Amino acid sequence: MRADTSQQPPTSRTDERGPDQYRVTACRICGGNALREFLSLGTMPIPNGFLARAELHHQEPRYPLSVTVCTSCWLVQLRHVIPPELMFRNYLYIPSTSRTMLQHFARFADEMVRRHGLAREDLVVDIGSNDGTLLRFFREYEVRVLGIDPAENLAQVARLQGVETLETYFSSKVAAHVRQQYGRARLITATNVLAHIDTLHDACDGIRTLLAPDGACVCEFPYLPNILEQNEFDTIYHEHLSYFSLQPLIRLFNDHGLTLVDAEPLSVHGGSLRITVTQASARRAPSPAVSRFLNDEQRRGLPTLPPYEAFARRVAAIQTQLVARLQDVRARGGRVVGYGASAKGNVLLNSCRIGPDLIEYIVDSIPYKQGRYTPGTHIPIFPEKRLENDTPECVLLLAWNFTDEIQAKLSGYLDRGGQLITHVPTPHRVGARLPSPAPAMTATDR
Ligand code: JHZ
Ligand code: ZN
Repeated sequence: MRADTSQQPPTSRTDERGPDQYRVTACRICGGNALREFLSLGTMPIPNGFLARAELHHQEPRYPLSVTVCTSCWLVQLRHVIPPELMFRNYLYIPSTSRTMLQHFARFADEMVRRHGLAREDLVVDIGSNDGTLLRFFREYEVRVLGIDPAENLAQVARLQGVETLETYFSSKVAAHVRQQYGRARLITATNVLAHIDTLHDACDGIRTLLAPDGACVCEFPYLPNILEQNEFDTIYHEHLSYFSLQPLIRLFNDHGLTLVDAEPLSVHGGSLRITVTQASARRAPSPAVSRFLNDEQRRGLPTLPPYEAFARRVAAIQTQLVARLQDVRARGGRVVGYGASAKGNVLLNSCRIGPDLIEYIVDSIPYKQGRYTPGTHIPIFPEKRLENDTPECVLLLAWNFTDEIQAKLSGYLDRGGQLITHVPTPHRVGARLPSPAPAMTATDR
């Protein structure tokens, strides 16, 4: 199915034109206008807008990046929503480049098939299916699979791997088309995509249309309490429009004849949550874990302003500490390089104004990014192997969501006396002891 821009979901609000265009004036879930801004990260280029050398002198559009909390339903959301086609038409996030994510998706598919008793010919639809990585694991169980993703480049890769993919954004209209053409889905998956959707109400109507009466919709996303507790401010960027806790999500699903029936913690992407949603008509009671997570959100004060104000103060301190640490290394004649040319890394670099004067180069495993430069800061990107024969004093971990995987690759560098540092939850040397943070929700807390 060719990209049908008429499928693109309507923006959910009126844009205020002018220097502050794309400014959000109404909450995405409750429609209220009581949006309280608690953190600004300055203006930012497109998070995955890696540049070829010939583009370095081009004017790079930058957009305000600040985050608000709705004091009615307590959804945390960006103050500005930039047009999705600027970010997703030629998308550069590919989960299949990471062993961590491949293992995660293999386990996910196996658990879903067993937990939901998926049988041959049952339909599994993946919203934001990217390069088809997750659906390839489902296909091994001989269920029918269908991907939905707007990125032309990734949809082509998925099709070449035998994963049928509709090249479009998910919407209630697309859901009706899929139901008519393929039937209703026993399982709908959405991993790291719910936060990218502006029109959540339309998406929920689509889920209710497409989901079979006994079906399940399973979503994974970085969980707000972890973002706050671990100071993961660099996961705030223009792709991620919302930062979810359960309270506003439950309200959203209930508004659309859906019920959030389960929630479980995941370690990926800095601490995520996996939720299960069913048709309300299935009358499935929420598991005890749902009320445990809700009680924990209340205990953390999430429906009040202080936790967000305290987070903003910690972010400012971390930015200052990190830059000072890098400047100190450089002042002593040491060299610093980065590892993982990630979207979150670009937020860190741009918001801290860290450029080639502090970080000489970045290594990354994705061939498309190698030979390019980071957006806004113009730091060159090289293949990982460059660090096999180079020993800068410090490597700054920009893809900290893959610390273990990357630390293992750096064993030679570390043996040569190199230092791997990260800024999450505060600037420190990886492997050095940290003061223990407040206990997060763990699997046993379910
Ligand atoms: P990456 C991702 O964002 C994707 P990002 C997405 N934006 C999302 O929602 C959040 O997580 C939750 C490289 N790398 O893309 C590959 C190595 O070089 O996972 C990537 O370029 N060597 C949908 O962009 C980058 O790091 C390695 O061994 O913040 C990873 O960044 C590994 C494992 C990765 O995060
Ligand atoms: Zn709201």
